[in-house]
Amino acid sequence: MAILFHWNSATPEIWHSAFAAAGCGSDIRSIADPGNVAEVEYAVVWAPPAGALKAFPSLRYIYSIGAGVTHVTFDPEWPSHVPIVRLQDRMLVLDMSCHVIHWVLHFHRFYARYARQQDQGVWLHHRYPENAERRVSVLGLGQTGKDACIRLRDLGFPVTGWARSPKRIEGVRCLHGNEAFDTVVRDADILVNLLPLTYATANILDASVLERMPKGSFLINCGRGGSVDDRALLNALDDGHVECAALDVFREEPLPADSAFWAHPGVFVTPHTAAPTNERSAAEFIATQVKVAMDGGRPAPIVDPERGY
Ligand code: NDP
Ligand code: OXD
Repeated sequence: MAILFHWNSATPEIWHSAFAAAGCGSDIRSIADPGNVAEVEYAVVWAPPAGALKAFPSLRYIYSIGAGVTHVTFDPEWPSHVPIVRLQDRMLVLDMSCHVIHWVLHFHRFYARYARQQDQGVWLHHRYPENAERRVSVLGLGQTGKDACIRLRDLGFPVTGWARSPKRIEGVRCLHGNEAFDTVVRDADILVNLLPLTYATANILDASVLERMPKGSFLINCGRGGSVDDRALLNALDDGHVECAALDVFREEPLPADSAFWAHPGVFVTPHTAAPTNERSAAEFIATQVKVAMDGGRPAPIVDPERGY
């Protein structure tokens, strides 16, 4: 019942003590030194090297050290018969909401304009609408999207959330399904993407969608870069239809040096840091879910292989 652990940025002591505290034992293996691979039943990983997981024939569960799972599922050689357990973590949710609120306020109050004005020594006020007049749409109403909606609602913004299935969040207009997408986009003075990257959400923010956003709107992408058509976004920024974009995730990471996003005056780049995994809380959650499996239970939440999240 060994555990394979792989995360380049980990503090191993935190994970080892979380596994011990949860009663998962101390047989923790690495990809570089896996020992008898047949003994490994649980893989706790972030971005394992391509093909690495298929070397473990007895794997029962793969635990993602992150909310997104494309770091496993986009590897063409991952053992797709093994269920993936996603990370659910209150710290990650809080961090994501802080990131979203930061950029919503930044754009709502036109601070991006003041940053440019400061470069030129310009003292000029920009009147901003009342919070109640700035409509925010949030794509994705999972653990991160729901919390962001609630906090934005509490700041007085009219919030629309969008998911695949129906939801109810007090004081938030919740829409779902493809038929409602057009409304969500047209009503987005600020659009926040918190969708997982799947076959259904790849390139979902393409030219036709960006065009339907109100003129002078803003985009905050902290889901995955593959959901945005980069060229279309650059065009929308160039012609001012989208005033600014705060991008935390990209098709290629690290963002290549020649990407037009780096130097674009309307773009704010952060290096995939909206909600970095908090080691202590994540280790506690994952170790608990490994123990559930060791005791013969079904860990949760499990990724639906059809939906891809
Ligand atoms: P969840 O799985 O909890 O929620 C996903 C939400 O997206 C659900 O509400 C789901 O709808 C909705 N959704 C999925 N597919 C569709 C679709 N085709 N149409 C409409 N709605 C859809 O995810 P999290 O909130 O935990 O995380 C979301 C994503 O954020 C992650 O997958 C990851 O890519 C990204 N992320 C980025 C981080 C960063 O630092 N930049 C950190 C953490 C996450 P339903 O509820 O109906 O199933
Ligand atoms: C995650 C991420 O998926 O950090 O948790 O992107």
